[in-house]
Amino acid sequence: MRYNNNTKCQPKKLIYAVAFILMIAMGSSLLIAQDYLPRKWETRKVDLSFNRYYDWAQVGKALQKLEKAYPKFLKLHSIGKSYQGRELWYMTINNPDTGSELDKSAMYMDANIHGNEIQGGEIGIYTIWYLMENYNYNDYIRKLVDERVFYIFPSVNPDGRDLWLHKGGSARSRQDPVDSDNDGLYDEDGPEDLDGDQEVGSMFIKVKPGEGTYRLSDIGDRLVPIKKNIEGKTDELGDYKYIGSEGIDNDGDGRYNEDGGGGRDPNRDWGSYWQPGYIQGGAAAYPFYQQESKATRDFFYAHPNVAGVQAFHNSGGMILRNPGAALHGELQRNDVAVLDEIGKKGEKIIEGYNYFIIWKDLYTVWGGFIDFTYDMLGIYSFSNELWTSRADLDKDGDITEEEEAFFDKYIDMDNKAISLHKIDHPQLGKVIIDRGTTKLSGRVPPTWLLEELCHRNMAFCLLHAYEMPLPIIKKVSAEKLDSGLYRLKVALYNERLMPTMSTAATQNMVQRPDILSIQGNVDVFDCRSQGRVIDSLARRMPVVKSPEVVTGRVRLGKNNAEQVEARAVQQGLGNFCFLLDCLEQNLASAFMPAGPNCHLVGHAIRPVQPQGF
Ligand SMILES: [Ca+2]
Ligand SMILES: [Ca+2]
Ligand SMILES: [Ca+2]
Ligand SMILES: [Ca+2]
Ligand SMILES: [Zn+2]
Repeated sequence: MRYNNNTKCQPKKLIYAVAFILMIAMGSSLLIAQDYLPRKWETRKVDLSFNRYYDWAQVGKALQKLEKAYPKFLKLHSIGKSYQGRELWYMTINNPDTGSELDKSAMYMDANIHGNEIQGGEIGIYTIWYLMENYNYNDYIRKLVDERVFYIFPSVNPDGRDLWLHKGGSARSRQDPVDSDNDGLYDEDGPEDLDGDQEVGSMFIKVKPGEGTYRLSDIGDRLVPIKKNIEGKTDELGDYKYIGSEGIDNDGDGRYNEDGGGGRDPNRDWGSYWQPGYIQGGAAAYPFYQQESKATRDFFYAHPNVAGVQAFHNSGGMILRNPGAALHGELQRNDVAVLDEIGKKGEKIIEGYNYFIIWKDLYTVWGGFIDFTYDMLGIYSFSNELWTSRADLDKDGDITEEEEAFFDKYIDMDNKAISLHKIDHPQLGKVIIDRGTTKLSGRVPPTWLLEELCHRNMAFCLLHAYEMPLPIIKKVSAEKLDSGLYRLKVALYNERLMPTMSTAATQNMVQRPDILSIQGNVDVFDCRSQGRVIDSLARRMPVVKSPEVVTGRVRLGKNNAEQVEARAVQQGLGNFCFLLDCLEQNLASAFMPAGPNCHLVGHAIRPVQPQGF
């Protein structure tokens, strides 16, 4: 552990201090905003549509366009390249006027770790766009942007994203070669888009009646499975045979598309409750085997200010929290309370979504991303399964096949179907292609519902970001005792839901404690905290020379007021100040002139890099 020595009570900062106090005083006493800007529709600066999906080149262009329009707030970076060489973009949103990036709590948002689960990428772009476009006109948005930092990763698996958009088919995994069918060959037979519609449809051939298991539907617009063993009815005869997904048998083994690109699951690659492939399908040889997850992990190590994590998946309409596996055991109850409060509000914010626990309500995940961010980084994390059908037309909580069919036909204009059509297959002759799983079925919303999905899920992230810790030094007082001796009292306060350290961070010892220290020309010979003090050694502190005395280690919970008391001798003239240095939030500092009148300073300190990984 090391403490920062660069921060001094600088007279220049004092000016800011006084100004800051005045601002706070004014902010609380005046209800009329002095900087009101009338909103006009034509003030929208960046034209982006959210009723469409963006491929990776288009995502890059949208991000560049946003950065160019809002250069003060936005910085576009990359954490490296994907397996196929695409940039792993992320956008930083920070207002430099309110402090530097690493001194403020940050909200991390990513998406699309599963290549075919793309719409979280649009949420990312929407969030950047919305925060910037509304900054001048919306007090809540301005407060969020001023207080917080956002790191937004539209896709951490852009290879999968582009494959899904351009070629269709399953693109859940990364695209590095895996021998999925154990025949000693790697990726030897993937699907082919033979008809050029950027979809992988289903292939059927016409056979004699009775030799197939499909038939034409009554109106002849698609193939349907035959019905058998229905009482009082003769078995239907199938005259279409299912061959497989669209493509050719590249290796001539008689099977179609049995080993396409990739196979490893990027969300089974994280160093918490990780298991090898024979227990957890999709796991690689060891945690952080994949360059994308390794680069993301290193991003977190370089950004210890991240206090909130959101990962977007699809589908099912879920707000998921840890743990991924029952073996992990339930989270500590203080952490559950924080997650519950945000998660349950999320159910109201995002219509139709349920707040669930991964292993209990979905399935067991070993080595999942948000288990890593919670267990190993101590960050409160959620992962949303985006999109759930909106076809509950009679609102009874249940979606019948009839309702789904009605929705598809009369509301979505049957937009997710592939029309039944014939192609000339190089190996099979005439082949019928029918709707199988098309891009727009099931996992993503119809494009006309995408913007709403983006907005509600962003709103959930903004709540999460708002509730990140915001510790302040509320009050400092000094009482003059005998012979140059002062009793100093510091009242610390955190007005938001999240404590400055999660219980996981404390118990797993993955985050260094928050530190309250005194700088200046004083000797401190006794100090104690009336609240929770993690390090009881502080109570037995001997006389220590300033500048830089650790007076207490604190953890500020929700509405937690903590009072730290120190007795100190001031040596001659000069100033001293209290510094509260929290890893996940900017340091607050109080300047202390030779008397009881103290001022609050918004102050910066570099957080300590995590060690021991
Ligand atoms: Ca193979
Ligand atoms: Ca096709
Ligand atoms: Ca084959
Ligand atoms: Ca093939
Ligand atoms: Zn997923």
